[in-house]
Amino acid sequence: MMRKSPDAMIDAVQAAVAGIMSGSPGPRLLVVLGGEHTISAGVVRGLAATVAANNLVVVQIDAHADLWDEYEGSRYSHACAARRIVETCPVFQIGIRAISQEEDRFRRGRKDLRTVFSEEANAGGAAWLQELAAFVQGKDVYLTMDLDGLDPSIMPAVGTPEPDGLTWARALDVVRTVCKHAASVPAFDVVELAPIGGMRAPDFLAAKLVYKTMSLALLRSEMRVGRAGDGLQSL
Ligand SMILES: [Mn+2]
Repeated sequence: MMRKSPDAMIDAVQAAVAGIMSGSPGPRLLVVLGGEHTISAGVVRGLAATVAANNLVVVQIDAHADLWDEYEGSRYSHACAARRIVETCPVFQIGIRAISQEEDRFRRGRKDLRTVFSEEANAGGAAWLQELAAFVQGKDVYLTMDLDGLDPSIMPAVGTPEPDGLTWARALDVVRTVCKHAASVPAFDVVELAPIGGMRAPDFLAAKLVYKTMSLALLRSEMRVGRAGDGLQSL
């Protein structure tokens, strides 16, 4: 395979997503798996160009703010993922516990960016879930889940683990809130899995997160067309 620049990769992902989403019939749900978190910016651009022109918002689960404008000489490092996305649409990030001064300064100046730090995310009550519900209300939502947003005690198989992350239950709270209140969830990703040989539990967690989210996102679209039946209860 030819090695190309990260920008070329983003362009290719954007074009591929735009092609898939504007197909007829379009997919009921697009699931993107990584690998490198940078791909998410390309997916978001592809969605913005097709299904969700001015109605797209992004919900990000992550340990890292990923708001660097440039990192190690690249504007398309995984450390720049959310920065590239917020250039396209508003972002609500959850589970953050690694952020630089520069990123924090950038964050504080933005109305289209809400950061729920890990401490707040894990606190009892979780009032921010109501804020999340309001953020996604009536919107087309792209959910990007960096697995390092979960606690390394349950998800050690990531490139850059950080202590004090989300529990499994809290991560599902996020998915449920998004699927319950969004107008639609046309696509989501789960990224940054870096399997550890001989350790299977993290891989199973990643797989289960993918299919749980698929179920809830598809249930959302069934509800919209009035075919969810008893499934309504599970949201
Ligand atoms: Mn991360």
